[in-house]
Amino acid sequence: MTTECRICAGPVEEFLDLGRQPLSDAFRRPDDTRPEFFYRLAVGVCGTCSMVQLVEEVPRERMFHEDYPYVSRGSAVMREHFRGVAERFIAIADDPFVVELGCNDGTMLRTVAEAGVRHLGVEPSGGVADLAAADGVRVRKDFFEEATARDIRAADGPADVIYAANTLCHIPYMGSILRGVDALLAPDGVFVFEDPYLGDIVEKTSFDQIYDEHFFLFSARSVDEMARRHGLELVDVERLAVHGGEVRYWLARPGVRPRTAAVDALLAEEAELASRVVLDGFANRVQKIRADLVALLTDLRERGERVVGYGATAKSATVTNLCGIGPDLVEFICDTTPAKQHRLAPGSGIPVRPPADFADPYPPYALLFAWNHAEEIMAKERAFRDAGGKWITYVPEVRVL
Ligand code: JHZ
Ligand code: SAH
Ligand code: ZN
Repeated sequence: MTTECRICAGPVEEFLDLGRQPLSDAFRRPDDTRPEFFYRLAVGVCGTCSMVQLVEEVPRERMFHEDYPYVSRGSAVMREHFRGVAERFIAIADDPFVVELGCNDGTMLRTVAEAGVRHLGVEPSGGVADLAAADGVRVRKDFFEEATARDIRAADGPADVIYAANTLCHIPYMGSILRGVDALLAPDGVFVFEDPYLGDIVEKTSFDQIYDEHFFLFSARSVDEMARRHGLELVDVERLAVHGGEVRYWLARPGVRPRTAAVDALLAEEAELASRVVLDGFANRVQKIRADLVALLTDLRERGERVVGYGATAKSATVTNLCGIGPDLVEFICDTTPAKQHRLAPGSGIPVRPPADFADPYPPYALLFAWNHAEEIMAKERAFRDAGGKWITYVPEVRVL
């Protein structure tokens, strides 16, 4: 099946179908009898600009609304990560104006606000935006797009930094976003964003990074092409370890900043990344992981062993719904997020419970859905290991640790 590229209108060729999937962050009340929303989760690659993207788009209001449950503050590693980013932005100019798209609960901007630096968060999900405001962050409850950007520019002046973490790849209407960036960014300003990196996803076969909210899977090549089409330049890239491997892209107006060697190095590394040989190989490995995981969980059930999920991630919706994993295979998922607890995970109907239930008593096996936070979680759950518990992971392959 061929669709039209959301960046360049070129032909998008589908290479992986992950089937009928629910909204990844729609955790339902147990008494909710309304039918669940499903769509077809499939991924393709543009033959012209090489952007990897979803074939079907979910309307933004279905995903991002008052009850959007994800909060950035759930991980100590991420809190530290965002404090570091904030400190760099604070020091980027005299009296800078820092705008963050998708500021969520204000985890990054909080540091900027505490330093007394001019800032604005743009966040359409009302509940999490309220958390940011409660922490002293100036936030506008809105979707960022061209009109919002023009408004902000008129009210607050040009931005020295426009930043988006795990947000830009969520937005299919990229033309409007980049026209907005052009309207809002100061002549020598920078547009910085970080998102899961296609290179890491392919290398680790982390197919669960593919779900409704992750419309684009960026690479240096596709971002370079996207920037150029919108009068911007990709001037730097940084590889990040968070969320299983991301890249932070720095864009500026042409001629403002020299392009670093890191950009050329990453572009060279990506020579084959968007080829059908590489992407078809990825798709084949996904099917192997699916078969191995179903076989392992089915075997454990037959032996009467309990398995509990750890981390009710958005990613886990892709895994459970692709593999047909329900409460018969995973008893419940424990998670620290208040808005997910005592709800049912989307599609699978697996109950979500507070972390205290994990130890009461410890199961023999825990399926680590939040594998990107493995180090942090395994450190805090040392007692599970000590009690004889074993972790199950499926990235980069199914293993019992
Ligand atoms: P985590 C979300 O993805 C959605 P998810 C979104 N699309 C995105 O891109 C990323 O975030 C940024 C819990 N947890 O970070 C908290 C514990 O219970 O992998 C979270 O519910 N105990 C915006 O959902 C989940 O796990 C812990 O110790 O895939 C982790 O979600 C820790 C560290 C986390 O993102
Ligand atoms: N930056 C945080 C939060 C990522 S969650 C982090 O990295 O942890 C993605 C956020 O983007 C959600 O809070 C969602 O409401 C927001 N979002 C979605 N579309 C947006 C848009 N058009 N403009 C601004 N924020 C948007
Ligand atoms: Zn394209």
